[in-house]
Amino acid sequence: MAGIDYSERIPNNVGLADNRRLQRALEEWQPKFIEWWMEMGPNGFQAKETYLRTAVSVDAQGWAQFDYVRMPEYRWGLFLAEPEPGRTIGFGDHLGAPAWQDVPGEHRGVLRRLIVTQGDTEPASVEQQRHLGLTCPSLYDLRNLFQINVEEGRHLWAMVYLLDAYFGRDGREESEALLQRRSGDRDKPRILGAFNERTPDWLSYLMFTYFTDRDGKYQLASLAESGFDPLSRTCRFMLTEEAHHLFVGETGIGRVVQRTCELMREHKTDDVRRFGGIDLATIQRYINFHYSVSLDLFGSEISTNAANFYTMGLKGRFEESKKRDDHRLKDATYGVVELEGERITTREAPALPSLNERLRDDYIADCQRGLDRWNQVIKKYEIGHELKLPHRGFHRAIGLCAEVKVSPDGRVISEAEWDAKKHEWLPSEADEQYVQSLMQAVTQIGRFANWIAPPARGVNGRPVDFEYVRLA
Ligand code: BYC
Repeated sequence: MAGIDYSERIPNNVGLADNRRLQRALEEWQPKFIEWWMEMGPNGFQAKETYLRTAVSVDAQGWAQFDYVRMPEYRWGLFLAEPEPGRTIGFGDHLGAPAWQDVPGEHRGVLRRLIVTQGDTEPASVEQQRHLGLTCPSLYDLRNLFQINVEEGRHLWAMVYLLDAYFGRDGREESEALLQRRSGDRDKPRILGAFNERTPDWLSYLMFTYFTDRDGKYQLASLAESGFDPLSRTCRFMLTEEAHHLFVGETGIGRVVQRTCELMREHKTDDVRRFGGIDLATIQRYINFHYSVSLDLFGSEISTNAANFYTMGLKGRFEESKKRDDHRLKDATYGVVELEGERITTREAPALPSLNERLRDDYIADCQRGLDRWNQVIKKYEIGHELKLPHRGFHRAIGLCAEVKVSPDGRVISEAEWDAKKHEWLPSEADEQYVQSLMQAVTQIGRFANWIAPPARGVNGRPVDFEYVRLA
């Protein structure tokens, strides 16, 4: 890779041309990233031209430039949102002090760990999704998958930038390790649970982009409040891209629901499997799985880590700067889940260690909005069925409810009842096999697989029957 002008090659607004040390670090890392991308990125299609959005600057014209590009030639850039002059730390013990432009020495280890945890999810999701291109339901969906994949790649670059620019040698080692862990690998797994789960089919992928990417939104928004200004600015820009990933999930599941309803109406039956659709009961089980796995990503209800991140000024609340309280929370309380024998109740707990639960609450309210929209679709077809979020204690592996079995309606139940009912509540092997049987690639321009409706419109003003990926 010698001879490449990285400050030119990597679109950036971080002054890369003037920072030789950082350039050298990225020059060493970049070929390893490409190696990882070729090995673990989208399987097939790497030589195909895809109609992709690339960010070449952070202003309105620059952040969404569309053109055909081959994925390995995608220009992964480094962008921070514009600085806010005079920005101060908005919460915790350092409230009101100028935001840090450098890593505060006393918080170095904790900050590095937060950045690494965030960074680790980005390549993990690309790894989880690498086989999906081979079974795409349309060129439109294939293009959206690749858009998400290259942007998760860019989000990895964003975290590697912070590690390389601000954490010296440790940071460079962490950057390498981000390319070495592998989703689902027994010996070197990704850090967080949901990122080691399989994403075997497109229904799982759409659920992932709705539920798991939404955790990304809430975590990034909390990190965007950080007193460490480069992290805050990086996350603020990442959030603009994240919105598209959430859009893919919400509209994608909406389109599956719509197609199911069409088939139900057309054939006057709930059993749309006979007609190649995905029945609402199966969709509900996939919701139950992906929602519960994503709830785990917020950590335990009571967490000293969360309290520390906040008091140190490193990770705030969702929309911290819009809240009207003391931003220290030393005397405040918050309602958290409690197990009372067979019942799940809430109790008031000190607010600082309850911050994971508070963020989870914000997330839950946001998740519900999508369900409401999908239910509107069902209603439009005059079908008496409602999709629901299961209880927050259902199928949890982290936190208080990990100790018990909880039904989707929030009852603490026996192991025996759980074993008897779990296939009504979570995707069974038979469900997975059925969904897998539908995964046949549809690659003719403007055509869609039978189990998903076409989108209402195309990308960037292009028609739905546009050649989003040039396969010829
Ligand atoms: N799996 O005090 P606790 C995204 C560990 S997604 C495995 O309860 P804490 C994206 C925890 O590390 C957003 N381990 O939790 C989406 C701790 O370990 P230690 C990703 C877990 O620390 C789609 C111990 O258990 N960003 O961007 O308050 C596609 C006790 O933890 C899990 C972030 O997560 C788990 N689920 O909070 C692409 C932001 N949960 O200390 C991208 C950065 C907890 O005992 N991360 N543990 O060794 C954080 O803010 C926090 O690390 C967490 C956990 C919220 C994840």
